[in-house]
Amino acid sequence: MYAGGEVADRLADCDCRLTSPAPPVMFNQQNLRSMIEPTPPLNALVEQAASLLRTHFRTEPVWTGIAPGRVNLIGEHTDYNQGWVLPIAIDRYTVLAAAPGGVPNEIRVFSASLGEQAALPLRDSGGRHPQAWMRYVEGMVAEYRDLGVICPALDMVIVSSVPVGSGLSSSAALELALAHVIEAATEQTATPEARIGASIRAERAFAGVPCGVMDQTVAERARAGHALLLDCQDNTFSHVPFFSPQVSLLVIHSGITHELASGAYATRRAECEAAAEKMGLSSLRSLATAHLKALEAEATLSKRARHVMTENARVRAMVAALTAGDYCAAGALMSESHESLRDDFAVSCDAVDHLVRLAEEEEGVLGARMTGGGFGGCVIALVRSEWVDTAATAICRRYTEYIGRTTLCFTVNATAGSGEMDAPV
Ligand code: GAF
Repeated sequence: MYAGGEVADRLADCDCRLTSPAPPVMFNQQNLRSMIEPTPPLNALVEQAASLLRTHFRTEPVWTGIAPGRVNLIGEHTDYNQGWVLPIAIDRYTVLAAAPGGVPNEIRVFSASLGEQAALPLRDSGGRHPQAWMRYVEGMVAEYRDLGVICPALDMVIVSSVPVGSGLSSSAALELALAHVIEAATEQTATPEARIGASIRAERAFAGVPCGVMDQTVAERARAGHALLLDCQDNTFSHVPFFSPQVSLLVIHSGITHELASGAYATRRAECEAAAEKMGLSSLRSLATAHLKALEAEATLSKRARHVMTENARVRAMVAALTAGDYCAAGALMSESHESLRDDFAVSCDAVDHLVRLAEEEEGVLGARMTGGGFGGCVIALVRSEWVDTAATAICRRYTEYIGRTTLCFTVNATAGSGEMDAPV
């Protein structure tokens, strides 16, 4: 098992049978409300989108596109290094309700989260849309056009329970939901590969994020009750069971909105490519400790490369831990991943580090880490289910004291990707 440093110490104390006594019932006794926000049911989001389409565009929904957000369990910043990732799709969704457009050659969109309406002229092939969120629509329409699929005029409403800018991949959820709407409206079905490819290209070319393949792939291909083990070199994948009533996955928003397009993500990617080149490797996938000698004079590149090497090893160790039902080991790997992202890859920030520390101090928490691209966003914590309410309340209370505003916290379940939603579990 891969676990060293601070994490190994905690692991030594961990009761891996998960049979600790139940925590005291705090909420009624102390008049405390659970801090865990309820998850909006998917059918409520679908109904909300349909109802908003009626009020905003006076039309009935004809097509619906749905795609989930994601939490990456482990394997961070490894996808664009041709490595391995282990994300889950979560039961937080982006839902689109759409109908034939009321204005010729135009896609009109109302975003419920932003409370904004915008239009995309279908004949205008000029510069980027002035409203940043519409560039996803623009990008998907353009990418499907390149595949020979011509999107017609549409009226559309976007409703989402994936918090924007939280590192939970609201953008991939929007892209995949759009892919399904475009296909339904044109009666042309793309393969999952083509759908994922179009979404990745739209993200890179229109949203300006030089992303890897993880987010769009899991939003499409995830299976309910499973994590997706994806080999980002050849995009082969398998489904790893990720369900146990013994443990819960808690998501806590740091309140710091991450902005991947701002440049730090691209800088990390460039550093990894530079490190690989200096070592004579085509990517950091095949990096071994011996290669790091070539980076002795390059402290920063050496740290970036070390993160990728150790993180890839942690993905494999995590698969072994989950397969064995060893959630203590799984939690320890998550915490170790955070240390590496903080110290070697430098994509965390003070608030997120503090939140991780607060989580790790709570009884019942087996491990915690940032998830997603970093520079803010959400922390995930693997928690013994009987402790999850108590831990969430304590973490949120203490983090609110630290950051000076209330924080969003909810549990997630591994759900199906948009291409797998009708598949039997
Ligand atoms: C973002 C990117 F979009 C992903 O491709 C991945 O690189 C992730 O950051 C970091 O693991 O979500």
